[in-house]
Amino acid sequence: MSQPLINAESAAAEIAKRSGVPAHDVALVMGSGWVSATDALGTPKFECDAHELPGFLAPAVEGHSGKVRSYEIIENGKTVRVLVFLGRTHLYEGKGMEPVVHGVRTAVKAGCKVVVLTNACGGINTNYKVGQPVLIRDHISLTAASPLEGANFVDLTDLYSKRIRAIVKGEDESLAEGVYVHWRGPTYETPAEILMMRGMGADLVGMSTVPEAIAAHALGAEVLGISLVTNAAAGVTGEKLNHEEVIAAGKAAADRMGKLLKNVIPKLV
Ligand code: 8IG
Repeated sequence: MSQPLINAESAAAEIAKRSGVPAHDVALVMGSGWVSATDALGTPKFECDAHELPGFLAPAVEGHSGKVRSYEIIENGKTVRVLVFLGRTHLYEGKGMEPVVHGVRTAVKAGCKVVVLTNACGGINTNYKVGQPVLIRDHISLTAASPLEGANFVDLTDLYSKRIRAIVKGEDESLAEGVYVHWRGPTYETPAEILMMRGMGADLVGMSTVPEAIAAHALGAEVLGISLVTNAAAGVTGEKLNHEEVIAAGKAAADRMGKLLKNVIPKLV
């Protein structure tokens, strides 16, 4: 096994030991502004700082608290164990790809068959409103970076599982679907770059999710991606972009997002 996967196995073993939960079912990665949505999941059975576990870095962004939690959701007598990551490492931090995908690899090694990736993003599609959640249907990677190395030709035609998107839409049929562009950052796009992305067929733009989706899928997990549109992308409204706006829009939508996640997660496994 490659060293990154060995490291993910050690982190998973440490989670099992410290939490007393031998295996988890679903992983949930909470992006900017999504952290308070976890209130809807109840009280965690276990929590630790991510950086206490092998391979995790300290968080770099305000609004990302860098915790790992274990929740139990019980529905119709079925217990679903959810491994939650509050915050993530981004490619723009300049630490390379491995720490970016270490969390999802750890989750799969901890037993998770489904990985739910949430993020805050810019809306390229002018039909989207700030505060609106959008299911990721597909992506365009503009970073030219992959978490995989070697002659490992992974099919991505159903990366954002159609099966899971159908279940989520069964829960909330008003949810839109869109194509997410991964932009390295830390700069936002120029207005010209947003026009280019729209021309390519993109609806959403952000600085995360894509490497994690690829790494989780390559290990055999099913992926759900949900973006929260927290600002109109550059040039769409003429306003400038700022991080406070992102945090505020996330807080405003947290209740709805938390309930959606709590209702949907037991139906995924
Ligand atoms: I929140 O407009 C958030 N993240 N690249 N562009 C990019 N990332 C983002 C944006 C945005 N908004």
